[in-house]
Amino acid sequence: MYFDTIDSTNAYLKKYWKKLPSETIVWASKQTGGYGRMKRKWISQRGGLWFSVLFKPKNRPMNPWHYVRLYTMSIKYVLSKYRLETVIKWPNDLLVNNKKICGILGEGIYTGNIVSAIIVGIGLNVNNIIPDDLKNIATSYVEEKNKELNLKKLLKQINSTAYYKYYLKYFKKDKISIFTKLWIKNLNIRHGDFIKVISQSIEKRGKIVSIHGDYLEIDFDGKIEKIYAGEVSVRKERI
Ligand code: BT5
Repeated sequence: MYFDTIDSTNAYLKKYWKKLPSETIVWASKQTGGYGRMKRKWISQRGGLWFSVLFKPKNRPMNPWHYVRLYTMSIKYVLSKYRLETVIKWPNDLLVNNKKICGILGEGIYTGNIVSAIIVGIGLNVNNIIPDDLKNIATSYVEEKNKELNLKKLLKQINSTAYYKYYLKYFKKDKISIFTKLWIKNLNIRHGDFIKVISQSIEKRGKIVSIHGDYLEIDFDGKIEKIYAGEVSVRKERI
């Protein structure tokens, strides 16, 4: 489904998920109320690729983070075909030279404890110029490569990569852990790295003990804690 302007493609699917089929894609040229984790504002000017995908499969793993990974892996792959190498930042960003080119938001629709549907929202800076106040932390394809891309073609490539290269192959009970491992291999952090964890503007430094799909185990001065993906920002420390 295409919209010129919408409040948020995620919000649209959250409203209409019941009557729409699985794998419905909602794409908009511009969002007026784009959002990220913890309802942070997502700047979505014309020229970027803003879309959301609805998943309500019969027999596939239903953790929203699997679907976020599905898209980070696919976009990394497709951008590399356009000669732009990106780094996956745990848990949901793609970076170029430490600047965010893509953010992905996975939301689960719960019926009691059961996830009935998953909505994945993808914000990819493509032909849009980054506003001044985000220049230090964000970049776009055109700013990196000085070249514009066809958004419709890119949208198709990303979704067919997600579907055929990863979803059909790995989104099965006995295969999903292989996919998570593949994703971990592509991350910008490793066991033993020192990181800064920022949660509700409190900063803590620690060392990574282990990396999992949805959480990290961090050693904060001898005390091991689990840090969950939904709640924190993680920065790699240079030491
Ligand atoms: C994310 O959140 O990175 C997930 C963003 C998902 C956006 C898509 S667009 C289509 C769909 N519809 C929606 O309404 N949302 C999804 P988070 O990790 O919370 O990062 C948010 C932070 O990224 C903000 O607080 C800003 O610092 C920064 N930011 C905002 N707009 C940006 C942009 N266009 N490019 C890079 N960084 C941005």
